[in-house]
Amino acid sequence: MTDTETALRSFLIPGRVEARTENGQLPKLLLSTAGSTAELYLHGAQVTYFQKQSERPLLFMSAQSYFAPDKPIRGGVPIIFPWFGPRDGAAAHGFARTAAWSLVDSSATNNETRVTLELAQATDLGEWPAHRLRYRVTVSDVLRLELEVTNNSTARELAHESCLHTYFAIGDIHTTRIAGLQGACYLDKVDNFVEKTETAAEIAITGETDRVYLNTDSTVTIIDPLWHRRIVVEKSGSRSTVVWNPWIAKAKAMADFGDDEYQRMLCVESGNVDRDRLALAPGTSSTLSTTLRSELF
Ligand code: TA6
Repeated sequence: MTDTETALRSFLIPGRVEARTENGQLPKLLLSTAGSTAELYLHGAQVTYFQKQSERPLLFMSAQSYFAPDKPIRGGVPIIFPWFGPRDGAAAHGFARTAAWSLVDSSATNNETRVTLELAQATDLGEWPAHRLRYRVTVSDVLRLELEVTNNSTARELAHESCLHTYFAIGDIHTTRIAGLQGACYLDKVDNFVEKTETAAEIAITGETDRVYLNTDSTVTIIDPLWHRRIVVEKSGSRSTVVWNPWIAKAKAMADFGDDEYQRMLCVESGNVDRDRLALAPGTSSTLSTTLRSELF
């Protein structure tokens, strides 16, 4: 038995929290309730699957995704920390999503299964003060994700960006719409980060779309007519919402993403990025939460 399997054993709950080793030999947890199942890898603490019994999977996973210790998994809910986007000399979107997280707690009640994972840096190291991330994943008829960031430094402020970079599964990007962002200002990354105001009550995706909505705590609804499904993205502790679809050219340019997969996915991400980045004083914490629910119509 590997060290990882030994460390996991004490938190496993038969039929509710089980361990698997599949893709790329990366340890995976299978979380179950009477009406839903979810999967997450310790690699990046990345949720890769959530499905309610009566519905299709809620999250998109690329069929081309890597499953390697040094690469991010393409799909599900990547955890972005401590920076969002590219960075000179470092991997885009920070180091949390390719780190080996530890399982530190688990519980199962009648209709909820919950695990808590942790990633910690014990001392101030280079640019990053000592910190601890705790990620609580609660599976029921909804998927609730809570990322607590704690500054464990005694002297230094922890200025950081964070984001739950959720990939949603949809029937067809051409007919899907996004509601809830009307009136919010956003940085349009496909137009030189020009700042604009959202005018649409329901946003259509007609090309590469990469928008960072700022200073908004709105609930966002993804309307998917082909699958007759609404996906509701509620959030707290988050002032930024990112909407992303790579469209045709960017899809072709990504080795870990199928050329036509852009048609069946949409990212609606909840975080604190760019002007909404957080600065945690020593000894303080913040929690970024999102609850993902779906309903058929
Ligand atoms: O959140 C949207 C975004 O920042 C896009 O610009 C695109 O880069 C996407 O994230 C995926 O980034 P990744 O590093 O996972 O390929």
